[in-house]
Amino acid sequence: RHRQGITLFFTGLSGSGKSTIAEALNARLLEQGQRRTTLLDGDVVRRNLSEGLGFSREDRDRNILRIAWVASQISRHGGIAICAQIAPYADTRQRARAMVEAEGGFVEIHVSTPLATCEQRDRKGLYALARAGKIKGFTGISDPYEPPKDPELTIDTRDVSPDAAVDQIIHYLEQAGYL
Ligand code: GGZ
Repeated sequence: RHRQGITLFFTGLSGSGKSTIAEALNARLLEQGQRRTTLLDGDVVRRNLSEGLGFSREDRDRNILRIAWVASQISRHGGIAICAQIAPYADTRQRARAMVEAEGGFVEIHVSTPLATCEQRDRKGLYALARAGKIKGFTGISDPYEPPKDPELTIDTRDVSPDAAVDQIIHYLEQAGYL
């Protein structure tokens, strides 16, 4: 039976847990043999598709709209695109949604782990650098993050393990008729 393509669009602060959940979700979907999935992780996208872009609003928007375009093509062909990037601007996420929804389903997943927790964890030491002024325009410290008002799912990694987050997402996809 033919199923609609879908884009799982993660948004949240640096260190919120987006990549970890996205990778676990990708692995689970492959395990289930559901469909062809493509993981578009922030890091990998910026090394390839968005090489040379920085973190001004213009460059972040370009980055997000490129990701959305690729995701729309994956969705168009019945695949599952998993995208994990900060995507700090509500208006740009809305444009991404519109691009994708022309071709398939769009599921926005807000990884809402608060700034204090992300900063405490500081897995990559970037928050310390941002506080010291060594990284300018760092999201949450010296650059905005506009939280989504109406995401399909919200996951706070203070309370939810990556595995439990994946369970929640799969459950949502099943009850929404995507899987
Ligand atoms: C935010 C930055 C910045 C600035 C470098 N602000 O934890 P990370 O390292 O791996 O995730 C962050 C990543 C953000 O890239 P995205 O493509 O997801 O951002 S956006 O959606 O806004 O285009 C962080 C690192 O890049 N990084 N400088 N100034 N994050």
